[in-house]
Amino acid sequence: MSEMEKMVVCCALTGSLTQRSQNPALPHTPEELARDAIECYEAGATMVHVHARMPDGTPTSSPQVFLEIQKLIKEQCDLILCMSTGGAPGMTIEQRLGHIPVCKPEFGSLNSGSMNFALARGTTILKEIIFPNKFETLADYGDTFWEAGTAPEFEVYDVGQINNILFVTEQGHFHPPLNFNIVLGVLGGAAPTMENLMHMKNQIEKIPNATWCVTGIGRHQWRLINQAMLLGGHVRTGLEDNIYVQRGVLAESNAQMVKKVVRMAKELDREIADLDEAKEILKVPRKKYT
Ligand code: KMH
Ligand code: ZN
Repeated sequence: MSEMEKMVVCCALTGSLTQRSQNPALPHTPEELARDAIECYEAGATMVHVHARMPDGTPTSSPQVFLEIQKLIKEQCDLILCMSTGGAPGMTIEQRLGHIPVCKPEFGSLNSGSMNFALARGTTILKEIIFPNKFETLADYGDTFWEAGTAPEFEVYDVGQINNILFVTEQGHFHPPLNFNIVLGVLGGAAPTMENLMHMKNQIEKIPNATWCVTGIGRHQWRLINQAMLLGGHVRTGLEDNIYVQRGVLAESNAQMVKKVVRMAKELDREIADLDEAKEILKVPRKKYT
């Protein structure tokens, strides 16, 4: 087997759906997010995915709050920032994007298609939206990202969404190399199976210079991280997607989850990229490479 590329570890710190009532360790304020980001960096993460919240936990699209988070993190270390443009249910397309031209982060998430997006417990739907990401939206986002020097991280929840990205790339709105995040386990997207991961990563690996990371939602996260490590992908953990560090045990912090990823990687002999290596693998800052 050929040598595997080093692995980029990302931590998604807070999201917009997880509640403190589910896990009291969830960060809300810029100070809490920056504290968690630095702890994650010290534990081995090289990238954090951030959403912004008000102190009471309500999601916000305020560019000022995103700027404050960025400032507090970058004052302490040069972690790669991926700012969400998925936002939260109820935000407009424009609100979801507004902080990108202001903050110009290394990455912004870019959701790759419209879909049902639901949270369920058992057979009961707890929350449901239609997540709107039409082709014209993808193109507009692509142009705004390009202007800002921000690379899109394409969130793909199903195999057809990879085709959406290729189509909009052909149109000239996205610029290779393409970085994908395979999100499995959202109700409305592909099921979190090994077969789906294999199929999606095989499609992505046909694209020259593309990279892929896996995000498993809820209890599927640790198994999918394990599988991605073996398959040569990059991985994402964190309280946005999963509140448990192991079955039935709430995570005490985002950093505790990163530490678990690092332990798993050691066991599997998968080397973890440091910051410079992660930037080289992901080709950021993007302007340097264009
Ligand atoms: N919360 C994940 C299911 C985004 O922020 O743009 C997907 C996500 C999307 O992280
Ligand atoms: Zn997110």
